[in-house]
Amino acid sequence: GQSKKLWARSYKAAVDAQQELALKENCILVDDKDKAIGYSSKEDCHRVNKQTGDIKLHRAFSVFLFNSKGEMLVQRRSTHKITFPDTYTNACCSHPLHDIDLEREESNAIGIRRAAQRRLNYELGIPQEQIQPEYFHYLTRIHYKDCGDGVWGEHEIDYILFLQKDVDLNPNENEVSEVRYIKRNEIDETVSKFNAPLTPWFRLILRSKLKEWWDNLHNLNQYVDTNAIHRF
Ligand code: DMA
Ligand code: MN
Repeated sequence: GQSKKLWARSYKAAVDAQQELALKENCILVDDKDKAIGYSSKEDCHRVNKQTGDIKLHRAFSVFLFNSKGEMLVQRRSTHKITFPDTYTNACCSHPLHDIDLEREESNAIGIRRAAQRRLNYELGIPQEQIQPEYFHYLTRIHYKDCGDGVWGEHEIDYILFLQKDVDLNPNENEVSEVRYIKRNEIDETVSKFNAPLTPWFRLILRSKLKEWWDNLHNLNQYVDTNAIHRF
């Protein structure tokens, strides 16, 4: 009826136009072995099914970025983000797009590396030449699901990428409201003082392997396990 229509209209007005447009991009659907099985819109991939609680499994990546002093970059997601707005998280997360042929290539995770370059440039304004695909250490993959606010959530095979490099930052306000570097020995205290939650994937990685990897930025090779998919 009329009241439903009015509600729908005001809801729409509240959604940021740029973020809404991005919902039309297509993510890569995968099975639980990370075999590509098709594609679906970003909107479709992040909606929690009301009846079943299911979310379509898709391919994603998480970049952990460190400066030459070994401090880790943390960002706060902007209030405009549709999934997990206003939360603290690692440097950059996103998806390789089905729409971009070069990002569907799988050999040596090259498609993921190209997507990481694209999104670090888009979200944080880092010049492309400072974040070339071969610079990233691809460590391993994790499979996790989080129902978020019950409407928008995540269900991904997430490629973990590490990069230690001093970069120039120029954050995109539509994506990121705050960036800061955190020292290894201050991570727990800093996180406990955040006045907003962590994203579920960052919390999970922080509680599992992040500190061990962080302590070994100069010998990450021992942690490279690109065939594994760790389930959470
Ligand atoms: C999605 O991140 C990917 C992971 C690993 C959670 P995101 O919501 O930041 O994606 P995008 O920046 O494309 O909106
Ligand atoms: Mn996702």
